Amino acid sequence: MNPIVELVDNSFIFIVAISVLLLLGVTVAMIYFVFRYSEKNNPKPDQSITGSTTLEILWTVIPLILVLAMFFYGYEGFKEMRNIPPNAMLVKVTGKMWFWHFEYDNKKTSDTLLVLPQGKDVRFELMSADVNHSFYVPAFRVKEDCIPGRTNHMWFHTTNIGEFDIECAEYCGMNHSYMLGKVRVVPEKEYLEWVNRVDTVKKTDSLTAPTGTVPGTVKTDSIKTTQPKVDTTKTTGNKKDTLKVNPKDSLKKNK
Ligand SMILES: [Cu+2]
Repeated sequence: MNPIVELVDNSFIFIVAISVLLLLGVTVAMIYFVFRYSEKNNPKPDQSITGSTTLEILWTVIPLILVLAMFFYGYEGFKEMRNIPPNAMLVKVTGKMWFWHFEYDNKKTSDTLLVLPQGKDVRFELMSADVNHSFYVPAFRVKEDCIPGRTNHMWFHTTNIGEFDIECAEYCGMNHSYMLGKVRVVPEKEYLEWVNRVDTVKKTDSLTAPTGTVPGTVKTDSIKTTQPKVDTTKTTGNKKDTLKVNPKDSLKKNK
């Protein structure tokens, strides 16, 4: 199993469990107190309670232990996230308004679709071409900001074959909610075929060539579904901006 997924899930379950226990405890105590100390049952208020050192120590020490335990679980996951395996393969990720651009070791590029081999550690260099974005892959429990002018890092281990969602987790403008993508984890042999295909079709638009080479994916044109052209052209008004956000045009510029 992916170590990050396990650690993040552990800390999440731990915090939720403590929260549920506290909620139940507080609710039960509250309901009990409503009846036990109601005016009806106690016409004359009890003045004898002045304080309790034991209670004060308990309600200070117990929450402190709980909060420290939450921190411990959280930190374990954080450490793993920061501890990038030295021989992890590298993918450069650039957030652009409003799609994801990927560059692999051999300079092959793809947009929106990130293809990865199964059973590998993958390191990501995260950048932005315009505004702040946040690269978020829920299935792998990782999220890291893409900030213009700096490079951030994150990594995960690919375990299961399949397709997993990519989202932008930082509001980045009008089409932020359409800034979706997919991670496709395939067997290593299939990945190598895909990633090396670019050398033979260097001049070919990465939108059409790479996706067509992975078996069973020929029909997926994820760019089309995530980039509603109508929105960008109609509301931006400025011709230069419109050109920038059109994925096909920005691809041309990238060459
Ligand atoms: Cu966004």
